Amino acid sequence: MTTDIKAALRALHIETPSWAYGNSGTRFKVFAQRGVPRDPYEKLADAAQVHAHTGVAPTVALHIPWDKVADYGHLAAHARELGVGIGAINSNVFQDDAYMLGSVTNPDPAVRRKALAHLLECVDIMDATGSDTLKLWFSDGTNYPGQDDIRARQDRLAEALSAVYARLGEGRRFLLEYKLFEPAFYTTDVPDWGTAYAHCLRLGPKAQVVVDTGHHAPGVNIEFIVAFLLREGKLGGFDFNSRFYADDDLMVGAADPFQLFRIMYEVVRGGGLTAGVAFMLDQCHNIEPKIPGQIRSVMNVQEATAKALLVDRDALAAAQAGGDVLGANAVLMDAYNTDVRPLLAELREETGLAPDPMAAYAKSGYFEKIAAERVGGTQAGWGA
Ligand code: RM4
Ligand code: MN
Repeated sequence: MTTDIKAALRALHIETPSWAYGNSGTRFKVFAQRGVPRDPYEKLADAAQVHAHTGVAPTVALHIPWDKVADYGHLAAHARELGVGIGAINSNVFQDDAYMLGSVTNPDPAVRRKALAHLLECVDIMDATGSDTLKLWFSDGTNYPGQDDIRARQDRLAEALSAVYARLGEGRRFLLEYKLFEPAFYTTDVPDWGTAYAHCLRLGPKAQVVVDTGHHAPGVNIEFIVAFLLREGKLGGFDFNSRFYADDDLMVGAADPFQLFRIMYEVVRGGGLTAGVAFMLDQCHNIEPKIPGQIRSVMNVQEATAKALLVDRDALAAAQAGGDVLGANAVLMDAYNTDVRPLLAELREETGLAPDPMAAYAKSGYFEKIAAERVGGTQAGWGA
């Protein structure tokens, strides 16, 4: 029993985002922190620290053009030397002046062509880095009723998605990300999982949905979405983070660890730990130190997964079949209320890691080193 759980936890792979290592903030203020990377190479070095101390974060997502470099093959080789790999390539069609009225759904065909060219450039970057996943998030939408034709925008979206789909090589996929609102405040062109699912379904197996946990209306039952998409083979991955209000991008498991457990239970239940679902973090550490923020987040996902794996599935099935409402609920709660930290500490020690990654990182001297070395240059942040 514990052996199976440990094996599943060892196989868990959590991807950290390059942008979590740079400076971030809100639209009010971006706070600069000491030691923050000045380029994608330094971001990868920081991500390698997270992997070195947790053992379960072997890949790093890139965001283009924030992580634009002259030679992507060289960047990927650098990652390999550091003991990590390149994960999902995140496209960015939301920060150019041209996109004020949308990117791939813009009424102006010239803007649509520009946006599509960027998406195809991202496919080239996948090929150059060996990444198998492209993540598409569109800020496209409208602010005022009547501003544009809702249905025509869906047509334009479908056209762009099918052009990208056609360019995906063997073994590659794209993940379509939805978000309820922001920056568009009236309509959003991919506002929910149903819209993303419908577009992906039409395209085929290389198109899947990514669930960013911060992209729903308050109260939405995310684990239901997870269960449904997994059953349909359309759950491509997660952008994990947590929120109290809207898209807060706080550390996953910080706001609602019980929700994270419920999500991970549906993942376990649906075979999602072994189905090519990408477990990515999409967070910003505005006021907390970044590398420890990522380590804590990785540990939170590990803990929720361990608890989900502890659910006594036979007892649960028996209670469910017998209509034992309280008994079934108790099986789930027993697992949730188990302290899995000793199990995870043991697992780390078995694989030659320190039992407490937070303490090990603090003791390593890495922060003092980067704070002293990374002086001058421009720190990475929103837009770089
Ligand atoms: C978006 C979305 C994307 C991420 C950007 C930075 O809200 O979550 O996944 O790439 O933010
Ligand atoms: Mn996201």
